[in-house]
Amino acid sequence: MAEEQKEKVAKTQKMADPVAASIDVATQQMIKRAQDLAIDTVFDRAVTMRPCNIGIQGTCCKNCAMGPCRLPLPKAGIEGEDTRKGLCGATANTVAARNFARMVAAGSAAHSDHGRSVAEVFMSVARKETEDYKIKDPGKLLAIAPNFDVATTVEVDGEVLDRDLDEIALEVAEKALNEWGKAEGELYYLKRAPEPLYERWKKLGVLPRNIDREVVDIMHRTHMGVDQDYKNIVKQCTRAALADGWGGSMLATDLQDAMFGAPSPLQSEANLGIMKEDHVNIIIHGHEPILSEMIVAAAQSQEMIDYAKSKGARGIQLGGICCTGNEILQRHGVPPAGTFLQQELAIITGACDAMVVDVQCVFQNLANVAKCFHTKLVTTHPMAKMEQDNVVHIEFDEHHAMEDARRIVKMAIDNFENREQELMIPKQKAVQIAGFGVESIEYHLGGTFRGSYYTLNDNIINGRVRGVAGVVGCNNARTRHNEAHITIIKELIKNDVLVLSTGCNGIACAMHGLLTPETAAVYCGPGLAEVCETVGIPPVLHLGSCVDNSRILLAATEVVKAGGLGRDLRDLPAAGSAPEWMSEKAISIGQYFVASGVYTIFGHHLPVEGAPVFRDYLFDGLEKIYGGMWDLEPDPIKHAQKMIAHIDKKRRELGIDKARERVLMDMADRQRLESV
Ligand code: BF8
Repeated sequence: MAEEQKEKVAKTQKMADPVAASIDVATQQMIKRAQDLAIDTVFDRAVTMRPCNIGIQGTCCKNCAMGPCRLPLPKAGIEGEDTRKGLCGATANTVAARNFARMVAAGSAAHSDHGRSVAEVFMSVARKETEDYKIKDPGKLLAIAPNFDVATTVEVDGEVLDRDLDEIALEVAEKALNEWGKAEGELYYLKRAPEPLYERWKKLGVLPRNIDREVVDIMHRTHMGVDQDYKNIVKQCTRAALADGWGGSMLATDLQDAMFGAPSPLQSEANLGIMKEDHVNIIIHGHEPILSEMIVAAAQSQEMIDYAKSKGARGIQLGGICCTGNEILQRHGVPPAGTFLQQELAIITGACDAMVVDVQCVFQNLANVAKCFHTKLVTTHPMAKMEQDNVVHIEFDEHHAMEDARRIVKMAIDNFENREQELMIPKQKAVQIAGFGVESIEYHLGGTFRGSYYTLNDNIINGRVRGVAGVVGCNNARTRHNEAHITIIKELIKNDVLVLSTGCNGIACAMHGLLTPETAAVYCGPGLAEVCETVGIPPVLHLGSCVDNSRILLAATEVVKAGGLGRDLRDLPAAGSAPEWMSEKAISIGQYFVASGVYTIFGHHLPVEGAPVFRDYLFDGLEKIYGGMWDLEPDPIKHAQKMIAHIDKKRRELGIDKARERVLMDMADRQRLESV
């Protein structure tokens, strides 16, 4: 980059302080390098672009052309009647609820449309229209079939025989795809929830009818002049969010597992240091694993490895960013190169020969960064193209998936010799054990003979494990990268709370070394450490991508089934958290966790503060209805403490608080004895 341009950028633009922007040294180094090269990254843009003061409160309405109507909270607060209203008379509560609902709709749509793509490929497999995909995990297919009322056995002459797998696959595919648009009834998977929860949804009239309809319903009712009751708008948020968590996301997870194999624990690494100077580096970024499964297979083929060697490389290094990265980590051990906020930085190493993106969480600025290097940026999804002319679009089609994947891998290899900038790959990377799921938790923490979550429950009841937390979600450039994720999780495990993680939180934990069994001895309280050391698991279990939050719902359901901890998810000593959320998907996830009975706390801010009545309804009102509630706490230690306080409240309600006191006394006694 010319000195002149550098100076110009430095003069016109404030830049991020790398150390204040991230707790990760590799990220700090790359931010600095980008600044030295006069390439702006999200970290710098977060300094120059401040959020809108009214939008951040959730009270800007731009749903019609009489607006935007802006209803900020008066500085002095509101005394007496709240008289704020838009041109049509919409109150701050209506405006904030509509905006919230549209976030739920977008989030639910994103997860569920991912699920639809998977279901369509699953249908192609079932119809034998593609050679490239197979049902790799027939056990998973047989496990999910009964949820669609698909028989797995058949009676012939009075004898019960196994039913043909192809027939089962076809019937599951038809019923699964129908979930997006069926004319009558409700989603099949809702009945997988504990019975009292299902019955509550039914009584409250929030059972989703079909996935697409609930999203369309939100867009209709939030159109100008339709639903003007924030409580009724939130009710529809629940229906659309449940259609995500117990519908589109859960279908995505299950059908991916059936086609690509349910994950089981494996060892890998994480952070930018996984990239290799002497290898062709291909970074895969986005969310849908349909194409990336093929890229992994293509990159591992001897033919492609030999081709890479013929071009002077020693091999091919794949790395992931975001949830596509999590998908190929979980099933193949491909190491993530970083979280959402590190996507530009992977290119800034100068060693990224191709970055392949599909949908969601992909910065448009990647194209500008790629322009400064030799990196080929490849878009692959018909729904997600980029306008910049240096971007290559190779549209993926499941009918010739392997051909597409080979073309992309070959393009990356051919690009290896075009590296022009000096490389700078940070050294930082950490070992991780990932690949957990409902089945592997049962294997590690289940009863040997009972085939259930008996041992986990036993340890929760006896207090060694104080409770379970789902800590998930994004990074947000408005907060210090990874700081809240890691501080909250360390505080939780220090207090004996077992953590289930997904999304960028999982990648953050891996980068900071929290996903190894050895972590237990360093960071955990004595009870959790003992359990982790006995069964050989990390205190933070990485369950995969953001659609895999459905695994957390099902794991919690298994805990209820195993007994001794109540009859419903709302009874469990459990809590959910998204410390650094940024995506609309996070709002949909939050709402389905709340509606499933889970105390759910977000970090930094929620766009509801400008409408205090609506806010209180989310934070308090919903608890009376669903048992779960929203909460907000930007300070990471207080955030974790609020989760622990909720877990302790549930322990008291279950009558198991005394057991934990005894465990702690036992430990103290033991320590006293040891020091004598
Ligand atoms: O779905 S955690 S930044 S990558 S939205 Fe995006 Fe958030 Fe990361 Fe995955 Ni989830």
